[in-house]
Amino acid sequence: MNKPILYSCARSRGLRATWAAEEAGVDIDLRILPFPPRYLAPGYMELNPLGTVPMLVDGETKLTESCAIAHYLATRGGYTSLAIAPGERDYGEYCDFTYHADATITFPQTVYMRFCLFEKDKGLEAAGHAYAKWFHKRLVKVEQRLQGREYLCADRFTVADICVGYALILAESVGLDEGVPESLKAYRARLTARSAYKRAFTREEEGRKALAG
Ligand SMILES: N[C@@H](CCC(=O)N[C@@H](CS)C(=O)NCC(=O)O)C(=O)O
Repeated sequence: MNKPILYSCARSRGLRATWAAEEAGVDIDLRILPFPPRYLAPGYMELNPLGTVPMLVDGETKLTESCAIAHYLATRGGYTSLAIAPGERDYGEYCDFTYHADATITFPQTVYMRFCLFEKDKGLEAAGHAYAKWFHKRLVKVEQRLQGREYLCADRFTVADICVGYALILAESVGLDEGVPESLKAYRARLTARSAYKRAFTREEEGRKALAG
């Protein structure tokens, strides 16, 4: 059986997938592209017409959602402790936080990034800052959930932590950390101390450096 191929850009939402592969011990063929691939790797559009990263190709199966890829990698060989199975305690919360991570938390972050970092010249910075505020307000659900808990679900580290954790990692790297509560900064520190996270980060950086030549 061929290895699943993960197309990504270093430090993008694809880090959720690279990280999940390391945690789950899935041997992936990681292909780091220049960002944004839409312009810098135009051939990629034939494979993924959205032009977005990450994308996982596993035989005939193709996925383009970072949180779905993380869950898929944690379960493709059968349920592991990284995922929560139907019938298990916190199964519903596991689904909820895994989807919440990108749809509700990362979404406003990316609007901020677009208008305040990438397209500053468009005159939409005020809108970007409004979305930054929205992002900070939307952390309340994770903040409350983690009161008295080390991880989001079932008292163990799962894909839900990878997916939500990435949004907190992104916040730090794009200048959105000021509104992140201290308790969530401590949670992020716990997550990024994991050896699988460090391996994933290093793998992506090595891929990025190899591109730069
Ligand atoms: N909901 C998708 C979003 C994918 C996405 O928009 N990725 C960004 C990078 S983090 C991207 O590819 N941007 C470049 C573009 O849209 O051209 C996911 O979670 O994977």
